[in-house]
Amino acid sequence: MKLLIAVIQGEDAAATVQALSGAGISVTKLSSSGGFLQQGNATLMIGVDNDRVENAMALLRENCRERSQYMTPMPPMVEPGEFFMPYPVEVQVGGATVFVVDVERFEKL
Ligand code: 2BA
Repeated sequence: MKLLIAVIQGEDAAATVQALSGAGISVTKLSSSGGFLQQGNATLMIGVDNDRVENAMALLRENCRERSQYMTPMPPMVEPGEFFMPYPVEVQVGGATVFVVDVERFEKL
């Protein structure tokens, strides 16, 4: 068995959870936020038998889209008389960041 830990964008979470559940794949959604953008995203915990990992990955691929987001960098320390104009920077946020982890033991008590 494997545990897929998938960080996805909040906008894709409902459709992705629905697609996984509809395919009979159990999923738990956690609210999370990215360290770089400091914006909300979603983390899915998906426990699957080895032979369904590619099935789950395909559903993530189908439902999670890459998007552009803009962030305004933190202003640096400026000396008196200096001037800093913060410009928004475009950042590509991927469809999904997926960790595939071996599950040593799985029990429902
Ligand atoms: P964030 O950390 O908010 O990152 C959002 C996007 O910002 C990233 O998209 C990447 O394009 C960019 N980015 C991140 N760190 C950067 C840096 N130091 N310099 C320049 N650009 C940077 P993704 O790579 O698609 O990641 C989307 C979200 O997935 C991340 O949100 C984070 O929550 C999670 N993630 C990505 N890689 C991870 C990792 N190795 N470990 C844990 N979580 C990860």
